[in-house]
Amino acid sequence: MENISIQQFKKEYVKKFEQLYAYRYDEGSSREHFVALGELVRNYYMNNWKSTIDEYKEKETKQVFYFSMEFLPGRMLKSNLLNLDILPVVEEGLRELGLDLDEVSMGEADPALGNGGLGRLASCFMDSIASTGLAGHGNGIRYQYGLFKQKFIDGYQVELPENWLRNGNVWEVRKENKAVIVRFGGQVYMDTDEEGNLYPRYENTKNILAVPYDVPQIGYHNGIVNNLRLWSAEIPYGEEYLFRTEEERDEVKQITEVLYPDDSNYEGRLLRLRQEYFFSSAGVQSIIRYFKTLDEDWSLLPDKIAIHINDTHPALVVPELMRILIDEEELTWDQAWEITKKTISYTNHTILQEAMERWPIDMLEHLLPRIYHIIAEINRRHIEKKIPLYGEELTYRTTIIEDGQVKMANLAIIGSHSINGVAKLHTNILINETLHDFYLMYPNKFNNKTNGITQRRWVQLSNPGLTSLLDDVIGTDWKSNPEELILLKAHVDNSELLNRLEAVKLENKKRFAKYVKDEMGIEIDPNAIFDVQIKRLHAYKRQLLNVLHILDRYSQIKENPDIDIPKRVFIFGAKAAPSYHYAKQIIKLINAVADLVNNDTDIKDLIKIVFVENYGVSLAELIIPAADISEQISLAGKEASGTSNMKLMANGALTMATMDGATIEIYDYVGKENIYIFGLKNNDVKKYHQNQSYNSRNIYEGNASIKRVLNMLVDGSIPGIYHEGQDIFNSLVKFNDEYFLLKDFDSYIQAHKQADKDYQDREKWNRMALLNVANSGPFSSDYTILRYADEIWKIEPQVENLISSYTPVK
Ligand code: OAK
Repeated sequence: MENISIQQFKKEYVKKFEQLYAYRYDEGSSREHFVALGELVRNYYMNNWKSTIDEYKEKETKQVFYFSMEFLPGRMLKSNLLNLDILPVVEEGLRELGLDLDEVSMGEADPALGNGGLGRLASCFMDSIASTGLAGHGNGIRYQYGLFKQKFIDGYQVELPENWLRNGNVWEVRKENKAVIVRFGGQVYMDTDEEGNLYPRYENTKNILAVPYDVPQIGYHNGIVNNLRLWSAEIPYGEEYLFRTEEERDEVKQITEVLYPDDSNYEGRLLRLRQEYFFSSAGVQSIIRYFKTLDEDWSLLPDKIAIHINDTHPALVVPELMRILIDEEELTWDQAWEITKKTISYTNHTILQEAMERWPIDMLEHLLPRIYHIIAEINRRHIEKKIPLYGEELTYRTTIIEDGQVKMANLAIIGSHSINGVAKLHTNILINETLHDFYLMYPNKFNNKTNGITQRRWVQLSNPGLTSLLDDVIGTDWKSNPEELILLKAHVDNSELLNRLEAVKLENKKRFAKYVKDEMGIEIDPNAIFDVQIKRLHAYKRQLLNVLHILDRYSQIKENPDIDIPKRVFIFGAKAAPSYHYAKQIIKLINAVADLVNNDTDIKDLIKIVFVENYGVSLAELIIPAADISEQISLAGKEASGTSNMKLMANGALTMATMDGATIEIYDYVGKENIYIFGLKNNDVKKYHQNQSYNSRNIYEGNASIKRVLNMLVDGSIPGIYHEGQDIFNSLVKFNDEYFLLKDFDSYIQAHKQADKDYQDREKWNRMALLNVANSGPFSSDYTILRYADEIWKIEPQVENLISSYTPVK
């Protein structure tokens, strides 16, 4: 957009506000100011939105469609202002009007349309696609209710509905004229037409209207506005009479009513399958409708369109695209199959068995009879073709249908041309273990794309102090080319700068401490080490190991009150899936330990524990800039990548970690002196499994500190956790400690001791922090996305590339 002056902005703003509300702007609430500002900001991007989409069509630019069941964009106001290059003008204009942009921003709901890493990655990618000038759009679900709001009552997690749309959404545009019909249920018969061709005849289907709501995805200073299309389920116009009972009408509404709160965990629920097909089918139909306007030969579809599926949740795009090409566009099976494979690519985000989607045949066949036929035929042809090449044994290990179930990962791999993991270790595990059979068949389909994060949201917006420090020291080019952050390295011995870095961190810690005081009534010392673990609660992520460390530290202080260690604040943010009993027990444990420790005056504030309620994107923006230590302590081999590790590093936190996921790559960049590594490596874990030689009870019996800490779980030392303490104790001792916490305990404690020591040498610590910031550039999602574009999607930036000196990272 053209530049707007502060004066002009103020005038337009006041006018917009008073037109909307018919009273003076200075009487408005944050919510009203947010709406007024949002409405005004729309005017600033609408033209570019239209021209971006028009231009793609005019030039027949190849476009990627990123299909994801989840998006976690966070509040969009400041991000939109930043990318439109009007953040300073708006900030100053509002200030002159007596308003504060941060307060106005709080009037926006944070759309929690995702669970965790997978959803947040999708949103970083949307930002990076637009910001690197790529033609790409998101495709997902407009859930009426986002991820539940978490409350702690008596230390237990309670889930409340998250009605984020209560006050509407200024950014979305409902496009009724782009609605499509998605068909469920009924029966399908293959009939022959007059020319003798087979065609499917449907009876008794339930037809649902999918209405798109488009949300702009604004590129950083480049005039590009892409689209995030979120689908909502409705009864088709004029067909209300077909949905006579309350129950039938509810069934429609339910499809897009609520996000399933499971992270890396699969539940084979019918409604979930409905959701998956609903947005997959609607997305594919709208892509096909667009492609047909180009009037090109079908064989050119993969030259104009790439469809990417974010894990297997949208894997039904494979049979859906086949269905449309065969049944509606009358291509042959072979033609359709070539096009489908060339168009679709797939990312795997976990190797946890419990997260692998497998739908019962009966359910699929009943809900989507034609889609099931097509899957069965894909499977039949796969077997027929591969047996002569690979033999029966290997081939049967790769079938899509097995034991009465449809395996979605197998469908995604067979039906696509690319499958990638999300960090080097993760991809290697896929290739060598989890998906080895497929690797033998399709070695060229496999590739790695290490995750990334956008520094725009995670540094520029959430850490303005660090941003201006960086601007002063290395100039501003890092903002469009984050690899330039490495220039900081030259200043590693500049003690004045190191002091300034420390001062920035301290300010951020004070900001968070104020939140903790205001919201939780807990007083924390900003000079303490802020030790942060923020991620979903999962046994494999080992929040429990963190707790064991706290209990050990607590016992040591009790034993030796004069101990010379720096103060620590342990900060947790974590939601547990409502049905994940063990994870909820750990939440209760953390809260109980917090009560015990925070109120024990013997501890003299050497330990404080803060477990924030309702952790999500907005809280992450507050916590991450304030962190000194980043806890990345999953059992090696279990965390596919992690992305909070990258955000925390970029904000100068030091990583306390096992060699897992992308943390290994962080280690490679920062070097062993600037990270705390402990614990088993993936190969060690593998050996224990192979030899079945792990015995946690022996460790418990033989290690006095471990014994002391574990006994606290069951001897009444921690009030209020009687059942929980016993169950958790049993998981570690009786049931052989599935995630090897006891094995990693000693080295974890040692690493923390080293961190205590280093923190007391402020200069040393600050230098390490600075080197973490300096080495965080390669983890920009801009680079990740350029690799997807170049190597998988085969699309190129449409504008002069902002990342002028982009070089693939080693
Ligand atoms: C969620 C549902 C099903 C399968 C995987 C997930 C998921 O969120 N996985 C996470 O994806 C992130 C983005 O790739 C990774 O950083 C995390 O390690 C991974 O657990």
